[in-house]
Amino acid sequence: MQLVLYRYSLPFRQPLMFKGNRLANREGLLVCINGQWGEIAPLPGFSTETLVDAEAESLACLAAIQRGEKATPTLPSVQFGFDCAQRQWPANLPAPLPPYPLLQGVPRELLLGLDNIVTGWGALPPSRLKLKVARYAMAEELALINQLAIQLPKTKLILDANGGWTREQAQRFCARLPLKQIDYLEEPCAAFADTIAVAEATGVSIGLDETLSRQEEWRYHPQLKALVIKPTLIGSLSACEALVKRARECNLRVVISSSFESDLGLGLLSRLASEWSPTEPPGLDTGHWLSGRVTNLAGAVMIENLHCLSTMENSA
Ligand code: OSB
Ligand code: MG
Repeated sequence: MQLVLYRYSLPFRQPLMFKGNRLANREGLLVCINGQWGEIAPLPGFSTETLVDAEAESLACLAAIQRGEKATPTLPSVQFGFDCAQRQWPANLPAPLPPYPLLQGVPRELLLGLDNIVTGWGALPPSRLKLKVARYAMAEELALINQLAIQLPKTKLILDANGGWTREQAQRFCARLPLKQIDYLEEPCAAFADTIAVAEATGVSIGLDETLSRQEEWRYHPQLKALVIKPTLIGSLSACEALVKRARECNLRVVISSSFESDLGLGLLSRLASEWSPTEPPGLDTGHWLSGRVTNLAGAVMIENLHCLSTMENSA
């Protein structure tokens, strides 16, 4: 049986900023173990490992499998890729829900194009819509959010600050939000204690994301509403499943979310979402930022577009 590692590079439609890293291309690895695929794509600015680290550990893991040993990756992206490629996937998963849309860009420009965006949805506006905050002037972000709330009265807004505010900034912002239409705010502050203080001071509901992928401690709070799980950053599927279990115990929603993986990785995440959180629209609306694909419309990997890094034969 075959063990193969490939590298892909897919251009972004326009360069994207990830915590100060400007990326023109998304680069990652695809691993194929006996015909089953996984994706290994550390995200600069969010992953602690680099693609070079991930490639080295992936090659070592493939060599271990070739020797008849178990692969024991330690880097989150490599754990995710090898777990997917070796998983026994359930046969009858429910059909995946469409992801909620992610609006990215300069608030003033989004505001100018808002009529077109809203008209584009026609009679079927999304039940949820996500917007990044804590990036531009507060007044401009709030103006956009308030217009969205007016024009899409049935849509709940998910806001994501990526830990970008102090407690005071977050409280000033939340005091001026149309709270009835805010589903939850992801990670207003860098520290969990500050995030909870903001929730208590303003009444806003909270989603945890980086707190989970950085494996920081958190405790239940009645204003926690959702766990945003990014398997590429968290790593092993059993660690993800432990979070899903803790969410259920705390009555929190589970939102499976992407780290800008390729279409192959997004497909795997979509299957995990329909298994772990079948009624929750996932955070997987990142594929349209990439101008290329690694799979064709039949779902087959187009290896002619990939760079092969290693092929090994497994004696088993
Ligand atoms: O901040 O949640 C984030 C993607 C890559 C890195 C960080 C984030 C994201 C997303 C993915 O927002 C989409 C989503 O969660 O809806
Ligand atoms: Mg987030």
